[in-house]
Amino acid sequence: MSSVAQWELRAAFARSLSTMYGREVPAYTTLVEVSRGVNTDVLAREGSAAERLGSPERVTAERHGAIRVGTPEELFQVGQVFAGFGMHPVGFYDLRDASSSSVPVVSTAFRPIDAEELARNPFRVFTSVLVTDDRRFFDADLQARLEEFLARRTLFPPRLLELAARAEADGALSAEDAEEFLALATAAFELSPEPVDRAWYEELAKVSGVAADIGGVSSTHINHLTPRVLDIDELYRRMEARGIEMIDEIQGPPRWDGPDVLLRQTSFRALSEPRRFREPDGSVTTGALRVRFGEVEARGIALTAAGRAVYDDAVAEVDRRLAEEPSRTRVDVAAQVWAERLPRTEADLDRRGLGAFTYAVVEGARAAGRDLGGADVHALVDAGLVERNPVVYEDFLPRSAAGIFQSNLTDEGSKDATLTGSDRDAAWISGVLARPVADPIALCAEQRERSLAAVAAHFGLDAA
Ligand code: OOG
Ligand code: NI
Repeated sequence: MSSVAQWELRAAFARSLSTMYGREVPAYTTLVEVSRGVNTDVLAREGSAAERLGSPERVTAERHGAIRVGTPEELFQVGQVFAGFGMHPVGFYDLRDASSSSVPVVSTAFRPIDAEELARNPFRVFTSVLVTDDRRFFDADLQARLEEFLARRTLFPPRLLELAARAEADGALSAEDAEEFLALATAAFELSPEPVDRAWYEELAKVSGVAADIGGVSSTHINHLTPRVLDIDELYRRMEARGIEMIDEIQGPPRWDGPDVLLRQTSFRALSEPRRFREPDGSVTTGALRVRFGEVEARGIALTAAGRAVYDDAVAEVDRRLAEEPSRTRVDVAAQVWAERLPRTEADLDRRGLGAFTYAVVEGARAAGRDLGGADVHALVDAGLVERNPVVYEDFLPRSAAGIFQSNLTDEGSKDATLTGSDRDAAWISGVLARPVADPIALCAEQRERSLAAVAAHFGLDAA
């Protein structure tokens, strides 16, 4: 019997969620269409330059999803589901402090890690877990009732977990199992028609809209599914021209004439969706909730630890100048700070050790007859013997993520900032998942080192 490889399962999972989400949130389909139009135009305009950060096939199929779970047990299980698709936890994001409003979650992202797997299909899912013991949000009584509610529900049926474990162990499934795995995995993230307990949902919503979305219902669902676009400013204009109201700003780095780094994202709020409610008197009514929305993103070059420090300082500097000159816009101030602090070319981003790059020997390049003594990789690039390729940023930004959560909330909720929160970090997530959580910056550094070693070996150098 023919078998279906993990990357094919992952690509099919992304497609299947996309079909489901398009049915649930029609505005998502509009966003995908507009993104596709922008990408086609950028490829026609810029040709191969536009493919530097991913093939047209990859970018067209590329999506990230966002989901939210309630307990460590649910997080462990979803980690098993994603492992079946070759998606591994990368990065730790603490959204509790990253925003002024009430977002009681910590997160990681599940995604492929190997460059080859990313090129085949980079589907990733930003995954958040509720922090039920954080006193700034939940008092002891609410915590107890919330945990009791969450303990009663089952998000992932045993058969789904079993198939995921098999896909993980074998790296593939039979065609028949693959079909069942995909159907069960997709269904686990579908919006449930089960009535929502109104009183319970509203009690949680007073603390946090995110807490209600996670702990106020008995299943989970995709919160959004995000296509990748090659020109996000153009996308923003085209969506507004269609009368779809976007959030005020594009989050992340500003548009400028230097290299695109990290991640730029923007979103719009979805229309309210009809949901069924169980009222306190036991009757079932139809109401509406506005928790899901559309988001789109543009990805740039990953940064090294040093580059990330420059980026974080630049963001802080933008905040500082804006506080001093509140009449200016963030876009304007950010463009100025970027021009002052970030290198204007890829080559300088690399020479200053700020950007993540890999190197490859130019086809046919021989060292023979050349004196390579002491040559570093930059010299080899300048001599035309080695090419430099940017590493795409495959992860998320805590501040943008908090902005995304926030743009989605109807009110601020309540957070008692005078109390201390509970400890959570990457090691905690890793312990819960029983899987290592990879560090995004370390992954890029390893990729760079491997490519450097191959270049050095080719030219018989000690180190490039
Ligand atoms: C996740 C928000 C974060 C992003 O793209 O930064 C996110 C959520 O709303 O559950 O998806
Ligand atoms: Ni997102």
